[in-house]
Amino acid sequence: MEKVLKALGIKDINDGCSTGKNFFASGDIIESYSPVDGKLIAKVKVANESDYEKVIQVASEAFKVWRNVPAPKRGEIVRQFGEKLRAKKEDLGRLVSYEMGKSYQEGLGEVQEMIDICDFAVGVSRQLYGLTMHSERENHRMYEQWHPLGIVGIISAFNFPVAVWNWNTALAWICGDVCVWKPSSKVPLCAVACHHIWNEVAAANDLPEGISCLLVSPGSIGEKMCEDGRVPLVSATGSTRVGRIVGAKVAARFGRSILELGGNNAIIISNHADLQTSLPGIVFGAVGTAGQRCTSTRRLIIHEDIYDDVKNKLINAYKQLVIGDPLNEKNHVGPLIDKNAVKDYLTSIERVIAEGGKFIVPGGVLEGKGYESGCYVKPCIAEAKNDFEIVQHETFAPILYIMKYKTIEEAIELQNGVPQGLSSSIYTLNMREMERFLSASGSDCGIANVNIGTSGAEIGGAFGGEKETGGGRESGSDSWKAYMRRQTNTINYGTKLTLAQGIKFDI
Ligand code: UN1
Repeated sequence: MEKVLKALGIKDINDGCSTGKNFFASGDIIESYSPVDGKLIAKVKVANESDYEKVIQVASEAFKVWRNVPAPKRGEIVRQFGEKLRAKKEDLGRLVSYEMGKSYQEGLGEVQEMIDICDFAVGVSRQLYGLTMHSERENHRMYEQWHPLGIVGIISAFNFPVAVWNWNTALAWICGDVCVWKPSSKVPLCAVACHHIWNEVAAANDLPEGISCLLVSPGSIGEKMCEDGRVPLVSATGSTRVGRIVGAKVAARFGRSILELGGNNAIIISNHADLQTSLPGIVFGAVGTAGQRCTSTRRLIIHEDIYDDVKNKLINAYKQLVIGDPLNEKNHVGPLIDKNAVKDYLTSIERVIAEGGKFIVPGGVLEGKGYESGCYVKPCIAEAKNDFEIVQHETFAPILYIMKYKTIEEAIELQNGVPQGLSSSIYTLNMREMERFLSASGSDCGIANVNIGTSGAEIGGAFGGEKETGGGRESGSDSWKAYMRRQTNTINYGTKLTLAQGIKFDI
């Protein structure tokens, strides 16, 4: 790992790591342990309150310069950042895997998402289109244009330690905003690595300090950002609990937020499904990233005619799963992020049983060789009811609930019958059923898929969900609009003043 860290610009692993431009860290030292083997990876210096003040000042100054750089030129900087990511994909993917615990393939996939969003943002940098409209007044022209907002505060979660930051930054940068990032303090090294990459691009282009800033902090810095009127937009990814606080604090000062919070994603498996091709997608959705994606599949709603068949197929598929070191590509499932996550997993299992659920694939914590970190758990499946309190709740672990349905209406009702609304899917070859699921009376989620699972969304679409998922949209489509302010302009090029709405006012 030391070689990987060096290749990513991380030196001084015992002495703070995060020094240099765009790092604001003069506080205490925290330690980053890998859930893979429980070993200390490095020590990282964190930000304190005075660092926060400094970062806002530096970022504000940088904004004054960056907002005037033509958008396509800002796009060129993002293109260069994407090129650097291509060159460092293996190293960064490996660090993501080791520090967070997801499989190496998924670590690479995460860096690929960064590369893709950079490519996307480069194109968008030439397409920040506003509309023109016809004025109701003679010799008047009306149009709208989009201007940068200022400082974008980014609060990100441990499960996507690099990609989600870059979904926000790639767009924010081309929009002319500057970014201040508070990553999860469970994965600080991934954030440090990203900033070393940014710094290379910034230095090669003589960019001022402050366009991309890092504040690693386990403390209350995120809260400060939410309360700070100098940060017009806060984009937060995390639990619904955290999002509720962020949303309220930002709204109280009329700031804007993009919230990407918890999911409770279901797949409907119809009796018209092609089970042969569906199974791997279903299992990946439930156990990939050890169930720690906001898009992870948590519930399977299965037609009663095929319920037993699917159940047996799932039991067999789960028997094939190999759990272990995520850097070993033979393993399917890695560890949970830390021992607290293991505790939550165990508590959830107890609650399922207490509410009357029945495990058909039992869970448990793995012990012994290769599992010394104490973070490896068995993916498990329980027959449960949708209205169990625990089923209504998002547990960030590989626990899958299965339940039966009779009619497609009932299946959709179950799928929608949770407080969260991120991702959903139906497996069917029946066109009527599919369209029903996708119609206005179908899935109420931000993402609704057919014959693919709930996780693994592409960056090209807008990403986010409804209800307690928070309503924000990040990544593709026209999500860039959230990072800008809209201005409507009316120009009178005539020789008379005409008031709108036909109002006469002669003096
Ligand atoms: C998340 O878990 O916060 O759709 C993001 C997916 C990934 C992103 C997940 N592209 O599963």
